[in-house]
Formats: sequence, C-alpha cells, structure tokens
Amino acid sequence: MSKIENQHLLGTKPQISVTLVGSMGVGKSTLIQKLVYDQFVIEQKSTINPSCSKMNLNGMSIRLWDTAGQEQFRTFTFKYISRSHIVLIVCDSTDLQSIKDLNEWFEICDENKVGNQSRVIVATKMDLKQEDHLIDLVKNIATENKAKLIFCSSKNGSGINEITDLFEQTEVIESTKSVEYVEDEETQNEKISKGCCK
Ligand SMILES: Nc1nc2c(ncn2[C@@H]2O[C@H](COP(=O)(O)OP(=O)(O)OP(=O)(O)O)[C@@H](O)[C@H]2O)c(=O)[nH]1
Ligand SMILES: [Mg+2]
Repeated sequence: MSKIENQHLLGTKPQISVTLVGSMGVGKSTLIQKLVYDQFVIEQKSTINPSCSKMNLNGMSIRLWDTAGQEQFRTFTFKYISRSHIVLIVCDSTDLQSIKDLNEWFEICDENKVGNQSRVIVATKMDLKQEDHLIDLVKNIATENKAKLIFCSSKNGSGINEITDLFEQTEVIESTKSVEYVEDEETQNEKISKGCCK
C-alpha cells in the first residue's frame, strides 16, 4: 500500500489534489510557482510533461498538478483531471482565444469526471490592461457552467488568497472526500521519476 493510501486510511493529514488545466501560455505554471514559492517567474518554459508540486496550508497537504496547454502534450492531462478534488480551469483574462477555450475545457472535464469535483475558472494576468468585453465573457462562461470564478495575478498577487481559501474550504466539504485518489503503479513511477510527490 502506498504512503498516500495509508494517510487516507489513517486520516493523519487532510490531503487534496488539484489539477490546473487551460490553454497554452495562460499562466498555469506561473500560478503554481506563486502559490508554492510566492514568486513570479517571467521566463517560464512551456510545460510538456505534467508535474506535481506540494504545498502545505494550515495542516493540509495540497498536491498541485501542472499540465500542458499545448494540444500535442495533453495525453496525461485527462488522467489527472479524473483524480482531482478540484480542477482549476485557467484562462488569460487578456486573451480572447483562451477564454473561448474554457468551454472546451469544461467538456474535457465532463468526460473525465469521477466523483464530486469542484471546477473553478481562474482568470490570470489581472495586472495587465483589461478589456471589459473579455471580463464579461469570462463571467458569462462561469455563469453558464455554474462555476466559481476567481480573477488573479501571479505578478501582483491579487486573488491568490481566494485560491488558497478555496483549497481550505474544500477540506470541510464532505462530498469531496468521496473522490478516490488511489494511485496506480504507473502514476507512482511517473512521480518517482520526477522526484516529487512521493
Ligand atoms: N503579467 C503577467 N504575466 C503572467 C501572469 N501569469 C503568467 N504570466 C506570464 O505568461 C507567460 C506564460 O506563463 P506559463 O505559466 O508558462 O503558462 P502555462 O499556462 O503554464 O503555459 P503551458 O505550459 O504552455 O501550458 C509567462 O511569460 C508568464 O510570466 C500574470 O499573472 N501576469
Ligand atoms: Mg506550463
């Protein structure tokens, strides 16, 4: 039995798994850096392989899965969606296409959903000049999909607290505990090869 399964059974430390999805360049990896290290990284390499970062929040252990926005590298993304308590569907608040793509990401989440899962739209780059019609569009898509919406900036830190509040609130939602997070051998090997989230 893996360490993680053990923790679940013993209930030693509340643990949630969060996957970030969204189109290329919207700021998923940058957001994870901000959440975990409180740093803004300007030169991010585009993500090819999913990777896991861990953060601790008032005794909760949070696993943040970063996925590739580029279509040709999305193979593994689906697996991580299905294993998450929360999916952050990320768009760039200044980029029309990434906002339109949100609908496709909701469909992908529907296809890969297991158990009760929160989907939250996170619109990044709020430190840049904003256009009202794009902000309205994001709000409409959130309403249509009955999803919570968080506006944030990894650069100036706005909205980051809302995201961590969301993680903390997830612990107390009983239904999310029913989401199974059992790792198969393949996933464990992937993680071990990346040296994280053991
Ligand atoms: N001004 C500003 N730039 C940001 C913000 N978040 C990300 N960026 C920039 O946007 C670019 C792309 O960010 P990434 O984090 O690599 O985007 P990604 O979603 O991980 O992209 P893929 O890995 O290709 O899917 C980088 O140059 C970041 O510095 C933000 O909140 N404000
Ligand atoms: Mg990335």
